[in-house]
Amino acid sequence: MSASTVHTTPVGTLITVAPTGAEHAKADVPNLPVTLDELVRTARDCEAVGAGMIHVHIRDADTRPTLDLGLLKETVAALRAETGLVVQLSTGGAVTDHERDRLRVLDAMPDSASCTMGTVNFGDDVFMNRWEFIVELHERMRERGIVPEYEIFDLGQLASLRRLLDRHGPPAGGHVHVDLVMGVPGGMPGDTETLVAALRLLPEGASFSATGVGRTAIPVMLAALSAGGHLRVGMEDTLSYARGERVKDNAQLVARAAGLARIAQRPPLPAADVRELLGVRATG
Ligand code: KMH
Ligand code: ZN
Repeated sequence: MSASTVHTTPVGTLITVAPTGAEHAKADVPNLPVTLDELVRTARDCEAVGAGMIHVHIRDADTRPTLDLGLLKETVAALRAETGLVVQLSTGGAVTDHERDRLRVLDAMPDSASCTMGTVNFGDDVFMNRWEFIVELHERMRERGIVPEYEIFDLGQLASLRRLLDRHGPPAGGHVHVDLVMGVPGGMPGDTETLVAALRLLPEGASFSATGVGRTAIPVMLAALSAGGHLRVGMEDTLSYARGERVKDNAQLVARAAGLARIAQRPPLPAADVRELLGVRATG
């Protein structure tokens, strides 16, 4: 391991909940939170059992994914009013969303926003993230004081992140936080070997969380904890709790992650500590 990859194990675990996503249909997943009321209730429940940050995709009145700016602003305000969670909006949206709409998400002024570090096959679709678009997201977030979470779907995207930071400087808040999204069909596999390979490519001083899509959820969670990483869980990524058992709700997934984090002697970080970890400015 080179000096640049040595990282100290944090004392606690950031647990991010990704409750909704853009891919599942409410008709197929009736317990998916899609209205603002459902989202706020979910956020409160998840905070109570250990979540420190929420990764948000919203839906319209027909339960379809939307990047409507008014609704996004309303969502940020409601989550801030009802919870202490760090509010992270997705700029990834759905694979069909246009760049201009994805950039406009930042005008809702969340605490944090996702920034995917490259184009990746995404099941039968393509999740497009051109280099110029990534740079634009990075710069606009810095102008607005929004802390990015760099989403990594494949190992080469970590090399792109280093290139971004080398050429365009550190993000808002100064700290680099990465989320490894593993097990997407078309992206990197969700297993321990790949997670370890990713660690070697992390920028110096960066923190990381990891999430495993579908059945990779548990192996990725255990690997991330053992490697000093943070966790992302939620129905965006996983609808199955165990073999043959559907997820009851997002809080069930957060509670399991929190339990494992405690067993690992790195209990869930409360939102105030998450703000400090990520360099998120105070709101209000
Ligand atoms: N829905 C995916 C196409 C993100 O939120 O930034 C992209 C995604 C990543 O979920
Ligand atoms: Zn997302």
